[in-house]
Amino acid sequence: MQGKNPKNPKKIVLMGLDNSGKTSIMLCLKGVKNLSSFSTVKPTRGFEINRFHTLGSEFNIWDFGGQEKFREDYFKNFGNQIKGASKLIYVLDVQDKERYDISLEYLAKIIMLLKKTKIVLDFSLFLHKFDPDIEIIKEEIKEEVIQMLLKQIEDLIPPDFPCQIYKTSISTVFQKSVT
Ligand SMILES: Nc1nc2c(ncn2[C@@H]2O[C@H](COP(=O)(O)OP(=O)(O)OP(=O)(O)O)[C@@H](O)[C@H]2O)c(=O)[nH]1
Ligand SMILES: [Mg+2]
Repeated sequence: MQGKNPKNPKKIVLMGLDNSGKTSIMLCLKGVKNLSSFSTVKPTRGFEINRFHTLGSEFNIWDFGGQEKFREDYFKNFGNQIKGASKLIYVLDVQDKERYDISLEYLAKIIMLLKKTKIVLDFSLFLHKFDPDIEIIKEEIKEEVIQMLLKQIEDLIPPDFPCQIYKTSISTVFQKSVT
């Protein structure tokens, strides 16, 4: 089975705009717990592949840096970059309200290309930086803003395209680790 065999690790792809939190999520998935690794994370240039082992399986996380200059490159060779992936996680920074439109455009293009290239994988959308105190630290991120965003996402995802949506935050990882 793919993932169980060290020679055939499961490929997980992380995509989303720059600064949305992909590399931080990758560190969480790898089980990194020391805060300094999170605070020293730098923007990813192009894509980076991180291999790790958990729950008896091997994984390769392909972390696609989200700066515009890199995003354009991925689309030139999309089929080959994504080939063999069993999961794609799209990361949208809920605290970056000014760039919801750009992020949804990127998401729509990825979905369109997945359909065009007939690549079938498990697709998840992380509404990330959904910190426990989000309404206090970011006054503009009110419940109705999130509801509107969810409506836009719903309109954008084709009915025959299964997608799981999660609210995520790296803060909850740290909360869990101290209790
Ligand atoms: N408040 C908050 N900040 C977060 C969270 N996750 C990541 N960050 C911060 O967001 C910033 C960007 O995180 P990265 O993981 O480098 O983002 P990225 O998506 O990998 O960015 P690129 O590599 O440029 O595509 C860092 O300062 C992180 O500490 C979160 O859940 N909540
Ligand atoms: Mg990164």
